[in-house]
Amino acid sequence: ITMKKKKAPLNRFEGEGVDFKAKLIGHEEVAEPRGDKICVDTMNKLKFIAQQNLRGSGIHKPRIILNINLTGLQILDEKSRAVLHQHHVHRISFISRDPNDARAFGYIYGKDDGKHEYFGIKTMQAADQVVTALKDLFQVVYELKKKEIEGTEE
Ligand code: I3P
Repeated sequence: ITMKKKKAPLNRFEGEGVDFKAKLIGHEEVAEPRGDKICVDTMNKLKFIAQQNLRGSGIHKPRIILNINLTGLQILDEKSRAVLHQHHVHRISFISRDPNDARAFGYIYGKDDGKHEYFGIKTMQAADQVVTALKDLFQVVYELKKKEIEGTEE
């Protein structure tokens, strides 16, 4: 009997990676690299501001593409695909589903200056799909790193 090792869902993150349609609710500096409460509070605040922008000035949340590949997460402008934000996988310290909205999630990113920034995202489909993809990515990157270390031990 040949035992087949379970193949990690690696391929889909290689090269161009995976795209998700979304809107950027907003982003803001936060005091901590992790925590559910800080994420819920910041999400609510950013949603409130987005709603005020819509009602007051008719400004819609910008449409974006969330691209996930082996380097991490990129936020692209939907039309031009210009890179608005680039978030390296090792710097994403926390991911949080919005408990009040199945189409929203957020994450905290560690910036160069040691400060932390929360990004609130409204997804076109269920946010679960993106959160699961990100968790898969962390797993894949971890496995690749492990293989690399094992490789150098020979
Ligand atoms: C829109 C509605 C959409 C929302 C959109 C609003 O308001 O709330 O659900 O998109 O936000 O403009 P209305 O019903 O008055 O047209 P999301 O569900 O994707 O947030 P947007 O203008 O920021 O895109």
